[in-house]
Amino acid sequence: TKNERTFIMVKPDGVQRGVVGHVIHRFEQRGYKLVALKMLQAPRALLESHYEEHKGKKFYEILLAYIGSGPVVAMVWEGLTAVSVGRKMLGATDPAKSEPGTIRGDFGIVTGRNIVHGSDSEASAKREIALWFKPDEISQWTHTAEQWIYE
Ligand code: DAT
Ligand code: MG
Repeated sequence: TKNERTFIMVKPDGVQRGVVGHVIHRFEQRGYKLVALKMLQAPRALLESHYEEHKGKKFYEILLAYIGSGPVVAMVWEGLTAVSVGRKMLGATDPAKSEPGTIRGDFGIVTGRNIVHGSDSEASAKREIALWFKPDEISQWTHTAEQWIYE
């Protein structure tokens, strides 16, 4: 459905590297609709929930320190197959394995500085959006170009 939503977050390295605009531009250009956006330095408890699937792994503490080290830009993007296409637009978890043309493939080299996060399934997207945004922080609006993006 055109209402599928995904949670996309520019990580602190992406903010420092100046790629916030690139990330937004790519999703806009593709035809996705921005429905929520905020900048924040995430508190530890939020990051623990966000990355709960990785608790106990050897990179877990390093990951939380990295994502908590500065402000992130959290976003919700909406559109057909937003979750799976969003992941393709990000590239592989390890930027060294990401294709050029993907965000990680164009802006990163190592897994521990991979620029951006994107939900990996519709279930994760729902969970992550609810974690990072209150319902009233998500906007409903109609793209004027919608009939030219979808058939
Ligand atoms: P993704 O962010 O592509 O969904 P993931 O959920 O497996 O990847 O891991 C979350 C983040 O944790 C990832 O963006 C970077 C870090 N990470 C994952 N695997 C790692 C590893 N083997 N060593 C170091 N950091 C890792
Ligand atoms: Mg993941």
